[in-house]
Amino acid sequence: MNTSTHATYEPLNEQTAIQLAVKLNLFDDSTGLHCREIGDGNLNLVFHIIESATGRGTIIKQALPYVRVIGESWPLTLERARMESEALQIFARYAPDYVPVVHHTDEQYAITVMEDLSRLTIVRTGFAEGAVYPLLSTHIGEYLARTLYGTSDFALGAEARRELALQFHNPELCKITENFVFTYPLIDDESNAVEPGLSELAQQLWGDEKLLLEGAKLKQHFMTSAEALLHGDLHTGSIFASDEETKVIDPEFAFYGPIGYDIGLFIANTLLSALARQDDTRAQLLHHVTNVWDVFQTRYSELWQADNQEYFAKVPGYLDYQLQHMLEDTVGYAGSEMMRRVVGLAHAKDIEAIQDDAKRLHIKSSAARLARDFIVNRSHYRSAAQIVQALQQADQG
Ligand code: SR1
Ligand code: MG
Repeated sequence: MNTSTHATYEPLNEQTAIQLAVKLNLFDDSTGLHCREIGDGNLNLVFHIIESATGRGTIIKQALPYVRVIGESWPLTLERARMESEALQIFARYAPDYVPVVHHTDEQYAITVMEDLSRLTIVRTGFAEGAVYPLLSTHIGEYLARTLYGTSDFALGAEARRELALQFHNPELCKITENFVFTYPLIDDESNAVEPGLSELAQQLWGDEKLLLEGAKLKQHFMTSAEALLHGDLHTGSIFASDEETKVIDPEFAFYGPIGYDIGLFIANTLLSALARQDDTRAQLLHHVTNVWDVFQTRYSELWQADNQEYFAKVPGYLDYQLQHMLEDTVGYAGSEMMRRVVGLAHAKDIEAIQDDAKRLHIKSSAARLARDFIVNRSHYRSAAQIVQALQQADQG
């Protein structure tokens, strides 16, 4: 095996992943090393290597030259490994507490070797099992404010921002989002996975001209607005957490886009988990929705006031205008994400796991109606508390 720049790409397996870890001097030799492939996402391989004597571990993530869940019939650029590794290192400049440490990257091999986070759990899984992660939204709000403000024109100045944006074109991954988040869920596309009890509602949505128009505007804004370096796929499956710690992983969809997209994805997936939860801990998940926006807004405003390259930054009303615009985008993109998790290709595992058909259908139709409202009426929202009120109404209706 070769991880020099002259290496020829080949997918790792549990044995070659161990050999690679030793070759990279992450461990002295292969004695007592155990490796498991633990990737459960749609795209990549993820190897967890652990040394039995010390309990020390590492993660090797490798991009496959195709979409893992579909197979070789859907080729996909290996460049996404570079996007992920470089984005993690840039985010670490602004929010080091909230991303894993990158130990090594190899473009040819499409791998990123990073900190073992197995002490934490994936938030989507934890939410499905009843966890609440009390600090989650405070940490994510802080992470969002620091990474999004830090990579914006306001912090970097336009020239440096444009240069950084060149590093993150990411056209193939953006195309996946454009199709599978924005276009296909709003039309009767063959890739959609609509369960039979929802087909009437899906037909209604696909014929809803207001929804199509507002969905089209959100897609266009996603494609053309280069406000900050986004994570690009910040659902709850991209976050590891415990009661004390939070780490954002998997930024392979990173690109320069609208700030509200990252915030909207976190909110959408948290709302879906809240809808799936019937006990009195639902309120704690809903608190994450208001709190993530409140923390983001407060920290973003502080950063704006402390250090800003924009000549007009102190013009009265300009920051408020930006915050309102980001809230509207957040609400709209939360709607796009919720819609695709109900009628699109990639569903939310925690909702799919609900065995009771009537309950699952009720949750999905509430989510789809709420998503429609978020997309169509996003400009009416003035606070995150209104997002939570809308969920409560949708769930009762
Ligand atoms: C076919 S890929 C579908 C989804 O998987 C990734 O995790 C992204 O969320 C993408 O939209
Ligand atoms: Mg992912």
